[in-house]
Amino acid sequence: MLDTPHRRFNQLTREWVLVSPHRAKRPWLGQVEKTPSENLPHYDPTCYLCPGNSRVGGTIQNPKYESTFVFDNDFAALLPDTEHATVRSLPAGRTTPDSLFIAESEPGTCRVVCFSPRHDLSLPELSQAEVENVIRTWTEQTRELGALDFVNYVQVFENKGAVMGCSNPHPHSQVWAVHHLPNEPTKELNTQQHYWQNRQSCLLCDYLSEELRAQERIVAQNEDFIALVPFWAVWPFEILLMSKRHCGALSDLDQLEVASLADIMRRITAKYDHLFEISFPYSMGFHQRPTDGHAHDEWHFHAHFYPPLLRSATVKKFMVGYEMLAEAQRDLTAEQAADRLRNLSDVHYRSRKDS
Ligand code: H2U
Ligand code: ZN
Repeated sequence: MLDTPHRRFNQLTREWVLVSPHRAKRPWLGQVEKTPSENLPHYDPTCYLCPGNSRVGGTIQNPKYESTFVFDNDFAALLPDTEHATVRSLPAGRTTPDSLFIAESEPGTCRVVCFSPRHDLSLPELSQAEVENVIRTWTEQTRELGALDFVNYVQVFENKGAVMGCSNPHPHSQVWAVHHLPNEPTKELNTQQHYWQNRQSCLLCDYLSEELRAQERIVAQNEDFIALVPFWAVWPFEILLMSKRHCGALSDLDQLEVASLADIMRRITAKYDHLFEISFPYSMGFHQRPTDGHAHDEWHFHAHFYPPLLRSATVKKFMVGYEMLAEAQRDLTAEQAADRLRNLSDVHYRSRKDS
């Protein structure tokens, strides 16, 4: 059945994805992306993230930082002093209580986290100790922002590569802290809560056991983490990274687990770079439990990696047509993608001697 067109159900979002395995060998005559240049300098005088350089038109200067560096986004999508008492209200006279125009104000904070002073090193090229330090920075940021009264959810994410809309190769990520739970975590909260209440068990713990039994989609694992192409993957080389222990946030990880997380992140991103022999673009982010004051025992800490490339460094998967109007579709199966990734080296081809 899995060699012919079929749909797979995403247990985390309750959405279906159409899989068309027979189509994977289709010829490509469409758009070809440019291969990004790989020879970056250690320091770029024009980069707004490099140590000592100016940001936004020269008004703010970065310190000469030596490890990670965090700053408030100068073009933040969210502002902390947004009035949140005015939930569901629009300017007087513009709406009535039963209006179909529903809006709510959204206070929040956006920060940028630079991984390293080095302009030219991406995550898999950083040392184990450097990546552990990045994880500790994300943990502190989540803790600090999550503790704010108006913040109920913290999203840590990295956009990597021009094809993902990231204009600057300097290794960095973003942290957005918001008042309302956004769409994607809301779907995952509902499914995890429902499963927890109905089965007295965790959805992702049970999913993880099934994947360990199946052994078909695992890409890499260590003592504390597992990375796999989920059964319901939408993006060609999508990865779901889960803690093996049931925990809900970065702040629940002990020192050894932080080391394991750094290890597996370096290994999967190295595999990604080996896939098409380029610095592999993706959007990745952690899904941590909401910071709304409830325990959220149902929440299982995990990360998603969503890379856009399909067949080579230059052929991108487009989410258009049927996907925009009906539902997501893929040709390459999750098992084929996992096979490709599993068999690639997890030591980066540009790794340094000291890492
Ligand atoms: P991305 O490339 O991942 O989008 O992140 C870059 C962020 O850096 C972006 O959100 C911010 C942009 O608003 N930025 C500053 O805060 N200051 C600057 O001087 C330039 C860019
Ligand atoms: Zn830089």
